[in-house]
Amino acid sequence: MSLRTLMFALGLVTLAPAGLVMSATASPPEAFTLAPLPYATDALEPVIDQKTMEIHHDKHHAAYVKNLNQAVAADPALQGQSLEALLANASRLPAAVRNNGGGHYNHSLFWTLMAPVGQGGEPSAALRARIDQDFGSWDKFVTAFEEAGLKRFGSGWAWLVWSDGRLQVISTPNQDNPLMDLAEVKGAPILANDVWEHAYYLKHQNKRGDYLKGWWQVVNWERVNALFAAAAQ
Ligand code: MN3
Repeated sequence: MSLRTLMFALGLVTLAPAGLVMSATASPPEAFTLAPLPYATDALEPVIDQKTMEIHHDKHHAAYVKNLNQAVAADPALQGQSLEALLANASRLPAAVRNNGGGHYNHSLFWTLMAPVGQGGEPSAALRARIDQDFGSWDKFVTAFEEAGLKRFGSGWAWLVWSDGRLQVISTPNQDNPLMDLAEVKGAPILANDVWEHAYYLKHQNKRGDYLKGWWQVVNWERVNALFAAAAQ
């Protein structure tokens, strides 16, 4: 037994030099990580209650990350790819990558689209003008977005997306999103709301419409304005 083999057996050295582990082509054991919420779990009260935020982020989102990492770890061909690259190939990947990759992307975006009541700013003049142009009025946009969430049967998401040179309201089932190659409408997400029951059930039970109407109070328009400006330039 060589000295290095002995040291390895004793756990004193690892097989790969530390520098190799972080190389561009190697995938670390945990490729994707759960970022903390950008605010406290009670910050969106009373619109979204603290318990819902705790379970939603610490349990549901955490599970998507864990299961995505497991699915990627099981297939060397998937390793080292960005989340966006995986989603763009969703139709050809295992369902676990589509569902958990979508879940990770959607929730990571969703948390940043919200802010405490009164702290989310206002829609920019540019966004308002484009909403008027593409929907007829602000109120028609709000109605279309709420209906997209309300009419999504089962679980899914309501979206405002920049697609084909205009703003469109769509909905997707489950954890699908408009970055996926299989999406009916592909584009850049500008605004998204989670209409899975786990997003609202503790407070609103079966009344998804109440959740959708109240949710506007916690939209982070500063973030939405920035996403619109980047997509529509
Ligand atoms: Mn959710």
